[in-house]
Amino acid sequence: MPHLFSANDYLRQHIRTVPDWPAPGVQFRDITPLLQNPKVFRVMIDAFVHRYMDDGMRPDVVAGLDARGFILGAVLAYELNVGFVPIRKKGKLPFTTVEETYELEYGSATVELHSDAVRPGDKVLLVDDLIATGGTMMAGKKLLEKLGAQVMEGAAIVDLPELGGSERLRAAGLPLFTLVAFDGH
Ligand code: HSX
Repeated sequence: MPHLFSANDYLRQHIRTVPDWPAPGVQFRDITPLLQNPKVFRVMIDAFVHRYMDDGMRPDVVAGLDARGFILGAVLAYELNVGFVPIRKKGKLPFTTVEETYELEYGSATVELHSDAVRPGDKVLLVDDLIATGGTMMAGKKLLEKLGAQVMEGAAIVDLPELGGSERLRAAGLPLFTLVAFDGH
């Protein structure tokens, strides 16, 4: 039997599941082992580079969501030879910002983007490590759209489809590209 390499399976094997973190009953999908191993890191980044390097799919800008979206997003932007902009939790960005508040399971969160981070009409790739309820990515999309940008796609390493986020984002008109899905426990 020839050995068929599946990047998705390979990456899945290197995602660590931490039970009961940060709260009892939550299975935390930890992507740090993907970064720690240089070969796995490369396979992971390349999976995104291969999708977005061709002319029709190349964004004008990559936007990364605080904080793990910065790790993936900045490397991807560098490889695609485009700029990177951070979408940060409120209170971290020094210049004028636009902001968006969204609901969490308990309470709410606010994210901000510099008002000159993108230009009207820019084609933006929005990047995070993981999609759960989709609230974070949806807030990022709204922020970018407030500045007149077009969010061409959302990209993440992990999708948790049972939490409904990816379905909600697609229903809101955001195409998604994810590498690994975890269903159930
Ligand atoms: C986690 O929550 C991840 O790093 C993402 O930034 C976010 C995903 O959750 P959700 O907004 O899709 O529910 O900290």
